[in-house]
Amino acid sequence: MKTSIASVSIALAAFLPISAMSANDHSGHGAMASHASAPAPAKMVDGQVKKIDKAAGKVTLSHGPLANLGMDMPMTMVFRVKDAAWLEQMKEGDKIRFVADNVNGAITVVQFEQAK
Ligand SMILES: [Cu+2]
Repeated sequence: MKTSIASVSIALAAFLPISAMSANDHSGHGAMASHASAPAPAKMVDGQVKKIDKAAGKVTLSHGPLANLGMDMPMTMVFRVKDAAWLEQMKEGDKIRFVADNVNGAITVVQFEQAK
């Protein structure tokens, strides 16, 4: 009796983390936003600066997948930046780490740091 209860607990303990992970994978950004007032912190992703347009306040980055924006594939695209001063800190060819989000319909770099 004791043995069988213990083995059931172990089986549950092994199963639960997997089920929690797959639930996260399948929940969309919109569903999350309806639950929480503050968005979950996004993960920094790697990018490389391709082109800087200070006049327009935009930067072209090649980047890895951005799960929070539904981009599963690496690509090169233009981003707005939350703080125009960041464009002064970037150079073409720089490797950076950043977080992008959709701000009023514009894909915007909302966090940025130089990659080490
Ligand atoms: Cu993209």
